[in-house]
Amino acid sequence: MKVKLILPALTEATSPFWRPIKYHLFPPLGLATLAGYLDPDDEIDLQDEHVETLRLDDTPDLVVIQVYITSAFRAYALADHYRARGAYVCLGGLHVTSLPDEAAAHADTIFLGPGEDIWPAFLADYQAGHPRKRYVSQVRTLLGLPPIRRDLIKRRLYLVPNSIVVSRGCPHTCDFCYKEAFFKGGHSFYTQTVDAALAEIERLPGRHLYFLDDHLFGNPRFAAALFEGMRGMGRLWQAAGTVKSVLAPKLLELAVAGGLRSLFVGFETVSQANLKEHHKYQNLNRDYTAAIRRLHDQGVMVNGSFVFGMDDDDEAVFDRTVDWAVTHGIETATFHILTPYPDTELYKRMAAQGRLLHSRWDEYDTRHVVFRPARLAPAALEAGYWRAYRDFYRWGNIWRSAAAKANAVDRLRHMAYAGGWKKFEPAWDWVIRAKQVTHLLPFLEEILEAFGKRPNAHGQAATSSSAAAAPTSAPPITSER
Ligand code: B12
Ligand code: SF4
Repeated sequence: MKVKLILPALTEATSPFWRPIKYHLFPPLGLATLAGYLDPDDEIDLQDEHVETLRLDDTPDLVVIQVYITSAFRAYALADHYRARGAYVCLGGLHVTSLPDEAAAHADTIFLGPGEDIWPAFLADYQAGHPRKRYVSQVRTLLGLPPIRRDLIKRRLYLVPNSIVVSRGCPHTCDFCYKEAFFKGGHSFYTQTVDAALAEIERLPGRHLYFLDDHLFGNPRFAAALFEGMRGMGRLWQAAGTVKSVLAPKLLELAVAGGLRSLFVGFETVSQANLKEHHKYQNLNRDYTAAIRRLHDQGVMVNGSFVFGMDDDDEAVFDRTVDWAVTHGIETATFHILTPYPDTELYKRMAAQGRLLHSRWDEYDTRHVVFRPARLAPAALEAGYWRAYRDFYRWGNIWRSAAAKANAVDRLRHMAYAGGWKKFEPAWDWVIRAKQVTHLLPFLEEILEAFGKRPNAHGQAATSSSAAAAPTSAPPITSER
């Protein structure tokens, strides 16, 4: 059987705002996971439109398309195209789960929720000649999965070919998050076994890893055993975690000993009212300053995530947030405009209040305002968002932020890292377009390694870090929440 798996690019992939460095970061792990269930004799073609031009004149038997909200329209166009050519088309992923009826108009079969139970069930039905129109995931487990078909991934096209997930979901329930909508009808947080996770890590070549787990620290017992197991493997890795997990005793230390060098932290807002409103209870009344200090003391870089447009936000929120991030010496920041994804609690609330502006899904990309903010005009929110990026990455602010570091070496490294990312983005883009992105990975590893060796704020140097001040830079790889 000829099977084609497609990760469509968001509609704006050809627009001037499309940033190659961002979309050449991670390979399509979800589709490679599904490919693991196919027969070894199947002829499989996995294409990621973010990094390659799709071939559309072929005639696969089965077409599998992963649909995110921003790429939904593109996914539907591709689905229609292949159905017209006689292929059997399957649509699944987050957006299909949120709006199944919309997706069903473009598919032979749709899939709701994670694929590990429903995909093999469909394959059996399809082979037997009676596939259903709709499969809904109910059994949530990562036990006994077939190996991910990483051989189908074109590693040289990605800066971070070694992305990995060892859990699904998250124990928290922030009202804007995709996860409650995606995992409804079953567990919304579960992990692999520690042994299986370590075996998957062993299979990955090189040193660098990026854990794409929503919250790698979400199950402290699992996380502690995983980090213990990684000690001595010589890995350098990045991940996402919460303020609460950073403040928890011991877990961070174990992570660092296992190779953690950079953490994506969802601060989201510095307003307690906003945190309450969006059910981000795990951040409520937490000492953000202590969390950042703890990370820096352990040699872990911070990529802070912030959301603009919550009901407590007014015109002052942009300057206040940037100033806060700069003063705290955060290395890199990712800003978002609040975005109500269909089927989330936030979406339902906005819809009930009549505040949704439109359903142009490709603009639900956290860069456009798609709802009526409470205390800001939509245009002011969008302008403030772009201004926040510009201000955070101004040389003056990079310098001010670097000055929060305890010593000259750290200050220089901060400057090189934060400045190098934003100020030299055209150069990164050039390297990517020349299909040389894979050559950037050693720089990234060098930076991460250097950060881990840095003397901490109390002068307790692990090793000399003079070499670490090399003026190289690498992108603050982010999994974007
Ligand atoms: C890595 C990542 C990226 C990467 C690469 C994406 C990729 N290669 O898949 C990059 C950096 C490019 C990226 C970009 C963006 N991302 Co992103 N990203 C992620 C992240 C962190 C992990 C995805 C992942 O690999 N998961 C692990 C794999 C194993 O799971 P999976 O992909 O979901 O696949 C499983 C199921 O979905 C299902 N499945 C999927 N497809 C199909 C198809 C069939 C037929 C079947 C049966 C099953 C099935 O089965 C798979 C196995 O269980 C997610 C967060 C998350 N936890 O999902 C956000 C996330 C997907 N991103 C999101 C967003 C908003 C964006 C951006 C718009 C951000 C921005 N402001 O630019 C862009 C737009 C991307 C686009 N193409 O449209 C949102 C999507 C919201 C939505 N409802 O669609 C998420 C959920 C983050 C969030 N919490 O809000 N992203
Ligand atoms: S936003 Fe982050 S912390 Fe909140 S539920 Fe989603 S993954 Fe968990």
